[in-house]
Amino acid sequence: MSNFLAEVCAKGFSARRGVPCHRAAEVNTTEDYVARLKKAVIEYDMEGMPALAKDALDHGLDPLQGIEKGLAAGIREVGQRFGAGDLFLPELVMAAETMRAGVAVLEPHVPKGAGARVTHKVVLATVQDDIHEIGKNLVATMLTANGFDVIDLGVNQSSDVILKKAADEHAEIVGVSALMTTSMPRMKELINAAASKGVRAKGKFVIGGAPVTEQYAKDIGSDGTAGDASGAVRLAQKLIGKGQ
Ligand code: B12
Repeated sequence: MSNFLAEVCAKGFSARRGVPCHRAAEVNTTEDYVARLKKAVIEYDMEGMPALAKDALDHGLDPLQGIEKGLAAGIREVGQRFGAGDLFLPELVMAAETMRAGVAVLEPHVPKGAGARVTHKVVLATVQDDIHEIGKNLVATMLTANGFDVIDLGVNQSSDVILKKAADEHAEIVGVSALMTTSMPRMKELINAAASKGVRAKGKFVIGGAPVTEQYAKDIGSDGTAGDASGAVRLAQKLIGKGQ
């Protein structure tokens, strides 16, 4: 900031009409907003998040990029620090709440898919013993935005409940999310339960969540995995024969 601007700002005036001083000096590029969204999650800036996310949208930030490259990158970094013992649970909770505050502003602006509605049903849930839902919710949003009919069962759902809903709704795809190595085996349990009930071949089973790998998806006999919400859409489209 120039000396003149700094002086004006110090006196409490806005450098540009309607623009707070601290922002007037910043370069509002997409990269800048992505970095600021990530930083806000890492610093648990829950109060500042809604205004920052709105500001980013006003400056043309792609909301999906803001969520995936900004907010999600921030929460993953917080997760790493938590895993390393540098942060504690209250900080993890605050970061998650900050991320949710950002998603609440950005998500309604995620463009709807250009294609015609496909209305293929997807039953989605987080597995039993696992309450992580941010990633699953993003997958639900993106699938819905791309024309899928998503029935989201929420978190901590048993294989029985998931399979019953899938049968009742004649779902073509069942998608489950697990974020912990301790809850991942529930995915295998689900696929085994589907096989023993004789319904494995009635639908496609896809899995996801940070600890899930392609190899794990193959090993447990699922129909695939994806590392982010856009990948989940491509996978679902491929499985219903509408993608590549
Ligand atoms: C946020 C968070 C929380 C929040 C969750 C808030 C919420 N409402 O969801 C809170 C604070 C509540 C929480 C609680 C706990 N957490 Co936690 N948490 C995280 C954190 C930091 C980020 C998860 C997240 O939201 N990521 C952002 C989203 C966008 O990414 P994502 O979930 O991976 O989803 C994307 C993809 O994976 C994919 N995807 C996801 N689902 C699906 C499904 C399908 C079908 C497909 C195709 C794709 C797909 O698309 C998504 C969108 O891009 C992770 C760290 C990490 N690296 O994951 C730890 C982490 C998962 N938590 C951890 C732990 C230990 C816990 C607790 C047990 C802590 C405690 N002592 O109480 C509890 C869990 C209690 C329980 N029974 O579940 C550990 C798990 C360790 C392990 N055993 O593997 C992690 C890895 C942190 C760490 N490094 O130690 N947590």
